[in-house]
Amino acid sequence: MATYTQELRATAKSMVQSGKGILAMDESNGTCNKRFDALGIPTTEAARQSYRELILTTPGLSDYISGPILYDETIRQTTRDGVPFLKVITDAGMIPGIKVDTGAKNLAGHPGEKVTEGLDGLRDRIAEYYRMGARFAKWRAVITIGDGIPSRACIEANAHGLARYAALCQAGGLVPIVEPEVLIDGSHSLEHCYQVTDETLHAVFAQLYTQGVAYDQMILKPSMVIPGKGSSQQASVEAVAEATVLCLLKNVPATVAGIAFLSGGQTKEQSSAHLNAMNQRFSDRCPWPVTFSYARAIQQPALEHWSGDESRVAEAQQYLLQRAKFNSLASKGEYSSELEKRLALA
Ligand code: 5MM
Repeated sequence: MATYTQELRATAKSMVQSGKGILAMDESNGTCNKRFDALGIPTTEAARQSYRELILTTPGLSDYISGPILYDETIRQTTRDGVPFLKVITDAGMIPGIKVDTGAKNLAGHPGEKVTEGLDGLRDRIAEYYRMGARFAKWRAVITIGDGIPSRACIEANAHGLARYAALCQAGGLVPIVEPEVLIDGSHSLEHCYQVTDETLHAVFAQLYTQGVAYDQMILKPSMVIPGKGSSQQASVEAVAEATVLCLLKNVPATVAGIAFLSGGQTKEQSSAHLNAMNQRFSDRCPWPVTFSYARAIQQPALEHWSGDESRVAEAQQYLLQRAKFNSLASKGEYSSELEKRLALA
C-alpha cells in the first residue's frame, strides 16, 4: 500500500529497541521560555540553542536514546561550530523526530478544555521535515479531568485530530507518535484516571482504525494511570503500574509498534519507578515494548544544574545521561531506588 511501509516499520522498531527510549526536547518556545524563566536563564534564541546543543552533544546519549523529538526552531539550528543539529543526531546513530502540532487551544463551547491544532498545511510540513531528515513526528492532545470534564466533545475532537495527523504522517514517511495526555493536574482518584484514560484510548484507537492508520507503524505515547497531583490518596508504585498496564491491555492493539510514556509532571524518581515496575512485573503480558519518551523527567536535573552557566555544560550532561540511563534500565525492569541512591550525582 503506502510507499513507506517497510521504512516506517523499521523506524518504529528502532525507536523502541530494547534498552532505549525517546528524548522529548520539543518544548515550544513558550514552554521552553517558561522553564528558563523559572531558573533566571535568558529567554533568547541563543540560550535555547546553547541548551539544545548541550543536550544533543552529550557523550554516550545514544546508548540510551533512540531519537530526540525536536521543535521547529531546533531542527533548523546548528552547534556553535556550525554543525547542523540533524547531523549531530544522525552521526550519533539516533533518529531525528519533530513535533508537528501547533499547540492545544481552547475548545469552543467547552470551558476548561483544549483541542490540539495543526492539521492545516500539515501534509506540506511533513514533506519538508522528511526532506530535511526527520523520520518520526509527534502530536500531543490534552485531556483535563475536572468538574464534569472531560466532555465527549473534547475526547472525540482530540482523537479525530490525532488520527488525521497519524494518517498524514504515514503517507509522508514519518512514524507518528500518538500522544493523548490525560493531565495529572487535579485531585481525582486513580480509579477516575483509569476511567478517563480508558475512554480516551478507546476513542483514539477507534479513530485510528477509521482513518486507516497502520498500528505497526506508529508509537503510542500515553500518560500513566495515576491519581491527580492534588489527591489525598496517592497510590503505590505497584498500583500505578498495574492500573496502567491493565488499561493499555484493554485498549491498545497488540500490533502497535511500541508504547513510550510521557512523564507528565511526575518526579524523576516516580517516572523511573513506575516504568520499571511495569516492565518488571508485566513484561510477559505486554505484547509491545514499553519504554519512555520523557521530557522533564530526563531534562530537569540537567537544566537546573546548567542554569545558563556555560562552565557547567559537562556536568549538566552527566545529569542528563544519568536520567537517560536510569530510564533505560527501567525499560528493562532493571532500575531500583537503591541504585538511584547509590549513584546520586549530588
Ligand atoms: C507531556 O509533554 C510531553 C512529554 O513531556 P513530559 O515527560 O515532561 O511530560 C512533551 O513532549 C511536551 O509535549 C513538550 O515538552 C512540550 O510541548 P509544548 O507544545 O507544550 O511546548
